[in-house]
Amino acid sequence: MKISLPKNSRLQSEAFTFGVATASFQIEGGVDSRQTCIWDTFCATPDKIRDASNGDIACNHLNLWQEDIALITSLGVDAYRFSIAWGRVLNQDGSINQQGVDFYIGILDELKRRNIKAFVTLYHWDLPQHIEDQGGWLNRDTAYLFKDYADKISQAFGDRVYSYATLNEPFCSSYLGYEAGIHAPGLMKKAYGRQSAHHLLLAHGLAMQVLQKNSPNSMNGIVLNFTPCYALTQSAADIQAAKQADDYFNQWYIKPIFDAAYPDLLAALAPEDRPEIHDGDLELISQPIDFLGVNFYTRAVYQADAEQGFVQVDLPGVPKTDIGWEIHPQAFTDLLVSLNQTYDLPPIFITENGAAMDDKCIDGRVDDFDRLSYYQHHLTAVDNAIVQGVNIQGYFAWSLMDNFEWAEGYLKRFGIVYVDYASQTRTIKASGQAYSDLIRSRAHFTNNNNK
Ligand code: IFM
Repeated sequence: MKISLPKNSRLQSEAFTFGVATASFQIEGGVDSRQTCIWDTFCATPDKIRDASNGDIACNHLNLWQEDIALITSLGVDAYRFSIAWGRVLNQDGSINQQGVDFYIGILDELKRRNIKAFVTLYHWDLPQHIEDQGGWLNRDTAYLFKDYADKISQAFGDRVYSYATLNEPFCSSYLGYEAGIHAPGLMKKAYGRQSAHHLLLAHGLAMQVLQKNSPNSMNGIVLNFTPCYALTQSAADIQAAKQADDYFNQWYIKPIFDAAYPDLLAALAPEDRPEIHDGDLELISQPIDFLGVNFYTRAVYQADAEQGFVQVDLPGVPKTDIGWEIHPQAFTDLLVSLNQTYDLPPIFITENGAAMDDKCIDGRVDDFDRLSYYQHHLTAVDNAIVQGVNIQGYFAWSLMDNFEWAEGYLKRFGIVYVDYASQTRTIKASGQAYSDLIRSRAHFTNNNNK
């Protein structure tokens, strides 16, 4: 089975970047050579992780990174998106941990040697625990610590990085971590969700200033995730419920960046739930970015609720991935077109898209045709958005390889490469082969062996 796209698709052009993505805590392991982070603590708390696992070893990428880069190269991708573990590159006192910095410099140099663009994310959820002990993202000072980290690390990396993202999915860090309690640090209060979101966005703004100064030639921006919200019925009440949910879960994170304002829903929050916003914060948050990273997996359907305003409805009988997320590629096109109509956007990169499937590795083969079909339909959805005028310049499959899927532990597999965790063997799945074939089939693609 293949992934095929129209011949004249922008995705077939030389200018379009195809990549694979990972994140530090999910693949690295090497817990002893970095500071303890909030996910170590969360994993050590009973009943937080479905299989009671942790990130101590994960995919052992800390030791296997050279093989992993060879694997990435063998796929023929143009780019690799990965994140830096804050607590691996800085010590608790804020000084540089040279061993940690050298680990990433090794990766960056190897990527450069192989002509693969490095897309670096500075924060993919692994906050050093000592910072959480001082309030974490509820403490405004954390935004300034993040700025300092961004400053030091971007100086240390020099010109090796093609693109920096400040944050990955601040929705997850704030809402899932501080409001719903299902991610680290596991706090549960509406006010905490809103306040941590504001401090994360402030951290983004502060770090952007530093990145534009220290690394003016890289594309610097932020990665946001979106779960578009649909009304269950066309009743005015359901439409309003979906709009409220969209403002709360999606627009909350993008509107401050492009419009220097939170959605009107802010005024409807109880006074005790409203975040503390200082004069000048929204100006800092809304400074220009070179690209917007968009992560998309699924959509959500809402109906009106007398008490809470909106509630999510679990639609019966719709196709779902192994993690229970509806497969709805049209929502991807709709999202991209709608963002483009609503905001004055810089170029977009799809920084994550992919599916968890119940893979089986049999005789060294993983025939994940369900995932392959997901990619076929979602790449077509991206192409459709481009045809409708959205400036999308790249696409990253989530994920390069199976890894630690947060509260699901190792039970959910998102990789286009299968990982046998006992032996740490990697096996390219049928979807990975199809993705690689698609990339190599582009007319301009000459010879990847020289990478
Ligand atoms: O695995 C995560 C990733 O870390 C962030 N975006 C969503 C993925 C799938 O849940």
